Amino acid sequence: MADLKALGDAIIKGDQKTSVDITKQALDEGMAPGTILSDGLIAGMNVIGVRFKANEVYIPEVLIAARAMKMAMEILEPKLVEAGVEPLGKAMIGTVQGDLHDIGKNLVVMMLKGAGFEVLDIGVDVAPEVFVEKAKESGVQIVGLSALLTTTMPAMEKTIQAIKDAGLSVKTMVGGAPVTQAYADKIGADGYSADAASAVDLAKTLLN
Ligand code: B1M
Repeated sequence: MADLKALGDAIIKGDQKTSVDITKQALDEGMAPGTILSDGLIAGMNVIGVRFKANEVYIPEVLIAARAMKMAMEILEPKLVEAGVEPLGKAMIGTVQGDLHDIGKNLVVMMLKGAGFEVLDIGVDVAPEVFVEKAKESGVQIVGLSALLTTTMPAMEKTIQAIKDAGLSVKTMVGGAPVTQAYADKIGADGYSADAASAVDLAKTLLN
């Protein structure tokens, strides 16, 4: 019988082949896709998140684990859709206007996906009106903004204002190296997180 603990361990190690093999085996054996997701893949990514926060693993390990998760998800995703498994929540994330840095944003996207969120990645250098338009179109509950330059931080404020002006009922979260909780409070963001693992905790809190 497919071993979901071993599946979680394979994600933690970033072992793509084992992750894919166990996912396929579990599906072949008729295991519920939602169980494979929560008890195998997400369980593994949660461990990576905790270790990343504690500085026990670093960005390369997180990227390798996320890649293994992505490979397994490619097999699992159609079955999850068939089974009607609902994502934890829907989020959209982009790097603000004028800013091309995306490594941190991509990590946040991966960790959120790893935690069971459906995530729309809208890329870099995203204008406030594009954030608004895409949030409207996609019906997300959370909009995430990333900025790495002190010169693009004001674009966060403009984007949050544009979201408020449009009357969208979404929660906003911000992050990026120069961003602080004080800045997030000043510009009226609903939440700030310092790293990708904390972004998952924050997103879960914002949903409630
Ligand atoms: Co740029 N760059 N860069 N750069 N770059 C920095 C940010 C800089 C600090 C370097 C320096 O001078 N020491 C500096 C900014 C100074 C400042 O404003 N205070 C800088 C500069 C000046 C520039 C240019 C202006 C350089 C130039 O052209 N003269 C230029 C700007 C281009 C532009 O954006 N318009 C530029 C360009 C680039 C590259 C294209 C070469 C490249 C980006 C490649 C890419 O992203 N695809 C690059 C890089 C790589 C860096 C450094 C070296 C690394 C950034 C990074 O990826 N960190 C950076 C110096 C440094 O940080 N040591 C630097 C790793 C990443 C995982 O961390 O993004 O902080 P981070 O994400 C973390 C958290 O912040 C958080 O979670 C992540 C994971 O834990 N987080 C969120 C991030 N977003 C979040 C969103 C959330 C929640 C948490 O919710 C939504």
